[in-house]
Amino acid sequence: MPNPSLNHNMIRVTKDQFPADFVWGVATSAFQIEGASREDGKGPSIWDEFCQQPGVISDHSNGDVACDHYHRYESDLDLIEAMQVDAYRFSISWPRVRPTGAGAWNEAGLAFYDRLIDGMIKRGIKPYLTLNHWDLPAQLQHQGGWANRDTVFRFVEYAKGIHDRYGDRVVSIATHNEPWVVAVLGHETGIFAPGIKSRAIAAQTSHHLLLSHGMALRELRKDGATCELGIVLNLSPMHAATDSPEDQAKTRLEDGKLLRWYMDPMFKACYPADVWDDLGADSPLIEAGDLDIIATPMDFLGVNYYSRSVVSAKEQWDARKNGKAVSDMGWEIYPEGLTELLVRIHRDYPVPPLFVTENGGAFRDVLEDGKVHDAERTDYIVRHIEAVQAAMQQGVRMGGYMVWSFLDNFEWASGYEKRFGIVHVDYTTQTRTLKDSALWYQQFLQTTSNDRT
Ligand code: GCO
Repeated sequence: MPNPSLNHNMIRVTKDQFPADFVWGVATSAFQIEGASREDGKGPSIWDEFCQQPGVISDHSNGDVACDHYHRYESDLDLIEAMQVDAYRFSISWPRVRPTGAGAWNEAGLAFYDRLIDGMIKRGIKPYLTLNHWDLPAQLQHQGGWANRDTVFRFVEYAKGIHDRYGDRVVSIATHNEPWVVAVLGHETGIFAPGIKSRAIAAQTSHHLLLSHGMALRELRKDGATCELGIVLNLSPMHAATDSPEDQAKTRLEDGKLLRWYMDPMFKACYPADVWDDLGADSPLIEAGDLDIIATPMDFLGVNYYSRSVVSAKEQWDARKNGKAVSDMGWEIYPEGLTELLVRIHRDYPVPPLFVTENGGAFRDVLEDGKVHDAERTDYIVRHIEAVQAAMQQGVRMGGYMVWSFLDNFEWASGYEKRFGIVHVDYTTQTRTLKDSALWYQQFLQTTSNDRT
């Protein structure tokens, strides 16, 4: 039955216009949903510690309970199954499985992910695992964190341990989620954990993240990995606000900092010269051989896409003030940017198949009579799926698309105020309610164009 609350005209794209093996998923991350932050031997992460600092999280919240997914994973997996989704992209909490990031492993934490992964397999849901979705063990931060080259080796041990335990059961392992965010928001602007404000530390961090990615890939291949190995980047097209030479030059540099700084080393074994020069004395220390390791081939590249960036040399360009449609994050809704981005990556780099590993929007949802009529989110998702389709028509090899997010969850520095879920979470009762967008996705995944007249 079509969902009566949805505008039927919205349903333009159909699943059968995609290859049969195209993967449709939903995504979350450990810190944002699990809660149980001190249970069963879990160690603190940098986000547990960061949340204790006054004023850094807008609603003064933390990840102690979050969506209580640690205890509710069975019924959460039931919901994913009910939506007919093929794949679930989740992350492992490193300090849950190895509390201090070195030394002893925590069997109770490892057993949780056994249950989670087995629960997916039992339901026919493909596990897409991410190793680092930002929750570094706090103890490693006390020893310098990602700025310390030793952390690279701790990460490789972690990757090997996870692969040994789950590698034969998961479809894919991504090393890092959004290294730009870890480096820049965590270490340069400091609005995310660990809250450091130094461009030099941020640059060193980005190098170590990339190095640990390449090293982990090499080690997992040596260990005989059969699952797909890759990384997830947050990328956006950069558009200059005006044709002025200043805006154009700044746009090119910003593109270098966000995209080329990560893509060039991984696919061309070099850092972009313009960004390197701009860093000057803040450029990272790299050792002989690092770049070759970083450029280790991968099986897939995950792209997280939310919006484009518009760059002005004079001011912070504001989408809303410029009359653009925006989400509750203030991010411009710009689906054509996803097509542009995917086509550009495919054109400029020898990439493996691409996955949109995150795409979605925060909107001001209203729960009324057990329903959330989130037409804006549905429209956002439909238009972005169409944008993926348009990229494929231009020859881009795409492996899948995943909605961010399965559940409303802890949106980092915005706490629980911003809701990205296609499933609503009442944080008082932990009740889950499928929003109209989830019902739309379910219908999309069930329906072929022949069923609709
Ligand atoms: C990211 C992260 C997610 C966020 C989402 C919305 O892209 O920042 O992977 O954890 O919650 O993107 O901001």
